[in-house]
Amino acid sequence: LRKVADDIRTFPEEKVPWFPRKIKELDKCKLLITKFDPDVDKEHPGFSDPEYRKRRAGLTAMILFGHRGDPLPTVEYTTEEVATWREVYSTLRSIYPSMACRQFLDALQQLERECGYGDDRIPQLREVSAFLKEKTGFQLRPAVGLLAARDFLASLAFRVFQCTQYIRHASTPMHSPEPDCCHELLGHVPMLADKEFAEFSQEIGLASLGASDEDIEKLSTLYWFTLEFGLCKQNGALKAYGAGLLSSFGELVYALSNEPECRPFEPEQTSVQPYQDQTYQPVYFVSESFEDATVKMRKFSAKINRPFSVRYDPFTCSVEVLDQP
Ligand code: NLE
Ligand code: FE2
Repeated sequence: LRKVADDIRTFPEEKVPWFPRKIKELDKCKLLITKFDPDVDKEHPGFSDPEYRKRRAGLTAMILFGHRGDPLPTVEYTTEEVATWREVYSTLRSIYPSMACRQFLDALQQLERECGYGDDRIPQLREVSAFLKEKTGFQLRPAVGLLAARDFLASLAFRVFQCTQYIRHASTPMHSPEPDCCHELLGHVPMLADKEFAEFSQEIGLASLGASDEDIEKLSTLYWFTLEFGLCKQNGALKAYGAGLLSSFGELVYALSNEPECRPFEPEQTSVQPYQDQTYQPVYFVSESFEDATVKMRKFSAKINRPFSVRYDPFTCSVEVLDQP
């Protein structure tokens, strides 16, 4: 293998899309998708609530401009916001033992013991990020909303997870089409504390670097049906591991009822399954285990057509770009 020069123009005829090589370059990976934003989406429960919109704008400004280089700003949540969190936390907490996968339950218990998880306060990204760093090397970064797939997936390659900090509208605690802190902290964080799952997540991220738009679409569909809405089998029973399920009481109960269709996770098929992001999924995919899903993912990504391969160097937190052997 020959290490190629850092410049992307080493692949002139292929027109490889730019991608970050160093963790610092993730600063450029923050393209927002505003379709679910309360200022844009007329269906958003906050659309007609000026107070909510003002709060969201304030948090956005703080994250973008106000934190003076502090990578993980602390948010002072209001009493109303904490009440929304409490409702989300306590309703979900009561059904997790029967519906969430073992890895999730283990990590949640640790977060409750060591990281201040509970129904009385919203954990801060800073403390949660430090917790994850020790468990799997994952770290959190603040995001101001839903990100474009290419940028979001790129961060996973570096074991960085981009998290929103605002909370859903008080009127819709059981489901939100856009990510919020309940979704990040309850859905994603416990899973990212699991070693096998962290590896699976990074695998999707690495596969996305420099991929064509078409392959990004496939990888974000795979991401959607695994990290967001994945189910797995444990001791013969279906359990949830996807964050979009674990942060939505409504969809978690629905996904594990007999109503929706469940199919085995097979990247070739799963990656082309159309999905919708407004409400519950009509179909879910079931993995045997994260190890199995990672092996399948790796086989799938080996077939992605890139004129190079990538290798993550954990010592420098950078991606080495290698010529195909
Ligand atoms: N539907 C999820 C929830 O209510 O927490 C959020 C999904 C974000 C992709
Ligand atoms: Fe998510």
